[in-house]
Amino acid sequence: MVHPAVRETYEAIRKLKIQGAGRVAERAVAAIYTLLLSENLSKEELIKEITEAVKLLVKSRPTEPALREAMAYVLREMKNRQDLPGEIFRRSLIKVLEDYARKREEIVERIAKIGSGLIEDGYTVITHCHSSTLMKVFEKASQEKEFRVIVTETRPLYQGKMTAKELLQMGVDVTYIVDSAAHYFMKEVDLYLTGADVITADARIINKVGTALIALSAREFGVPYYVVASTFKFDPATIMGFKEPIEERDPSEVIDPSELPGAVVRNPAFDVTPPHLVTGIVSEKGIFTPYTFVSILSSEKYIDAELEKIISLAFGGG
Ligand code: RUB
Repeated sequence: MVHPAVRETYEAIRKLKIQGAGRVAERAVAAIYTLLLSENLSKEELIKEITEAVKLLVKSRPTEPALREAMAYVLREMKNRQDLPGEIFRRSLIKVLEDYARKREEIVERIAKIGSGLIEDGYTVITHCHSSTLMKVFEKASQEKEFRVIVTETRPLYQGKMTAKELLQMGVDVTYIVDSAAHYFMKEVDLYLTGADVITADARIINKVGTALIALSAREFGVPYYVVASTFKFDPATIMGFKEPIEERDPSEVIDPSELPGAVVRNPAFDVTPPHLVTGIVSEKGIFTPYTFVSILSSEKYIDAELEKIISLAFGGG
């Protein structure tokens, strides 16, 4: 039996009611936090329920190392406290999950501070999809400068609308376009910015499908492309030789299949941008080229037993 809050969050992530790598990880942790608030469960029951919750949540979206890292964090902190008496165990774990949320917020704030420096007064920036990290960069920049953002609608689920609405609330000028108009408008653009779901060991960026095409167009026009992403987006599984899976979503998000009987409709959620198209990655540690970012992270990331468990669950081994 999975706790209703966990089931609900799992469904919301799958249906993209909760979207964006950072928020997916954050809300998965929040669901486990809600579970921990149930005072009527014994320590043994809590451990069992949390383990089940992690197993379910980690499979909610496949192309999400930040989610995997968050679930490994839950398992690790739970294991570290398993010898504590029941109520102290519960309270201590509650605190540690609150720390996770706080730490993530601090990281994003730091990225916003660093990244906002890339946007100059009078700039036109182009972006694709919706990244909570990038929105913080825009927010910070909008407090100091005036700029315009060209926002792609982001087919098939129109995450661009969310980006446009939030930018308008910040008082930023928005030009809203269909995805395929990105190249047409590139001559007006000073800077291309996106978030990322994954940064692989070979320095590739995985983000919303369409990101790579816009990066190609930006390169053609000499427009710099910066990826705004925390170090949680680096996938240590790819150092171990696992290939990052690209999520394929239901074709009905693209078109009602009955309108095209006989056609194969494909709906990949993400695409892969090679490092030579990326000017830099803006992380909480600073701005680096993709190769430097990966070389720093590869030497730092340690795959412990919990992360290994999660990787094996996510990649089909358990
Ligand atoms: C969202 C997307 C975002 C990244 C980064 O795709 O591609 O750019 O997840 O987001 P989807 P964040 O809508 O399919 O989840 O900066 O919030 O982690």
